[in-house]
This record gives sequence, structure tokens and C-alpha cells, in this order.
Amino acid sequence: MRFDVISIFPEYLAPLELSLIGKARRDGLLDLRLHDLRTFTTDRHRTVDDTPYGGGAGMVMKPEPWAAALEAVLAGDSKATDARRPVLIVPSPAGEVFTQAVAHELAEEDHLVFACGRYEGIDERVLDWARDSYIVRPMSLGDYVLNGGEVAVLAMVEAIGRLLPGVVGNPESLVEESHADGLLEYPVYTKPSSWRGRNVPDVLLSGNHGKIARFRRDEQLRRTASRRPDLLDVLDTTGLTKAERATLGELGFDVVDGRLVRRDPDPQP
Ligand code: 6GU
Repeated sequence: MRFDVISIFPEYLAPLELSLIGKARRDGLLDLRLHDLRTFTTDRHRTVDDTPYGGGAGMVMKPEPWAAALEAVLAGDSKATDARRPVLIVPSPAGEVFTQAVAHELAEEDHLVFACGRYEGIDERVLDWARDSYIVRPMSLGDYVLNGGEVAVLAMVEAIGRLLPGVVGNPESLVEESHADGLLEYPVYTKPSSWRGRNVPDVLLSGNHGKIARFRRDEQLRRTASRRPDLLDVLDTTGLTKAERATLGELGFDVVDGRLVRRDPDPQP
């Protein structure tokens, strides 16, 4: 899979040479190239920003260097066609939320291009213009503001890259992790079984695999109910066992018409 990242701080992406993603690049599983937006400027000062029309705080990224960079990246993609356009991901707190489901979807693509904005963002006309040759997707990591897209790209490249075949050594570990099935991961423990007066739950030492699976499932449900009840609101209930429904009932969630509904904690008489 091909990744291109365009940024005024390409050095910000240096961590992508490390660990699993770095190894995947060296192994040829992932072809990731960094581009310095300033090399696509034509003026002496290598200007990438200007003041916003309509006034207001901060600066806006100029369209010309972005167009030149996006054209250069496209020219380097011999496989791009009208039918199979590369995906242009524009990190922005105003984007669609990047979730595990989106990571899976993007891991099926041939070519992802990341356009890292700084300041107040990129002139909107660049995104409109790019739709002729790219599938354009503004993407947010969540409801908070970063100074630029680079940190978000580190997160997205890692989340997508680890889903590519061969990047994660044991593909089983992708099955049981948080968000794999719409729930948070269960807690994990290792040796020693007793540590500073705290014991690993007995059931995990029992060797009873059925009991262990039920315990872990319950812990997933408990954690999700307490930390991320919003995930339960949208959980697919069709596969829930009787035992799981019972645990959810104890946690204040009832199945009504195939949806989980939070029971009123203190109904009026
Ligand atoms: Cl993708 N970019 C920026 N600048 N801020 C963010 C974000 C992205 N996601 C959350 N905050």
C-alpha cells in the first residue's frame, strides 16, 4: 500500500521509521513517502500562508503550493485512474471522526495521501478542486484541537498500517482488541499472580476456558458501560447471549427492539 504525506514539517513524521510501521516499510509492505510542501512554492520566501478573506484570527494555507504538491503526488501514481482515485485525507478537527471502522475501510485502498494543514487550515477551494482526481475525506481524531495535522497522521497511519497483511506478527491480536467488536478490551494480567497485595482474578488461573471467556466478556461489557456507554447505544444486539443480556441488565441496559436502551436510573413515581 502506498502512503504519501505532505507537510511543512516532514521531520514531524520521523517516528514512522520506528517499531512495527518502520519495520513494515523496510519489509516493503508499506511504501510511505514524505513531501515538504515548501518545495512546491515558487517565491523567494517559500510562502505557504496568507491572511484570511473576510478577516479573523490566524493565517490560511495558500492554494498554489497545495495544488502543485497534489499534482506531483498524482503524477507519481501510475495506477491512479478515474475509477480508482487515491484517497486524500485532510486532517481537521472539522472532519468526520476517524474510527476503527474507518481504519478498516481505508486499509482496503491502494493509495492514501495525507494533506497536513497548519494554521487555520487550507483554502477550501483546494479540497473542491482535488475532488476531480481524489476521493477527499476530511478526518478528525476526536473533539479537541491540535496545532496541525501531523500528529493526527501519525495516529491514522499507525491505525491503518497495522491492519495491512503481515504488519502485525500475530493477526489473532487484531481480533480481541478494543473496538474490534464494538466493545472495549477486557483487562489483562501477567505474572506474578500476587503483587503488592493484589491478586489476579482467580478465574484466570482456573484453566477453565469457558469460564475465562465468560469472565472476559463480562469485563468488556462492564468497562464499556462505565467508560463508553455511547458504544452500547449503537451495539448490534443480535449476537448477544442470554448471559450477556443478563450482565447488561445488571448494568442498567435492556434490549428493546434490537437496541440497547439505558434504563431510567431513578424513575418518577
Ligand atoms: Cl485530524 N487535526 C487537527 N488539527 N486537530 C484535530 C484533529 C485533526 N483531530 C482532532 N483534533
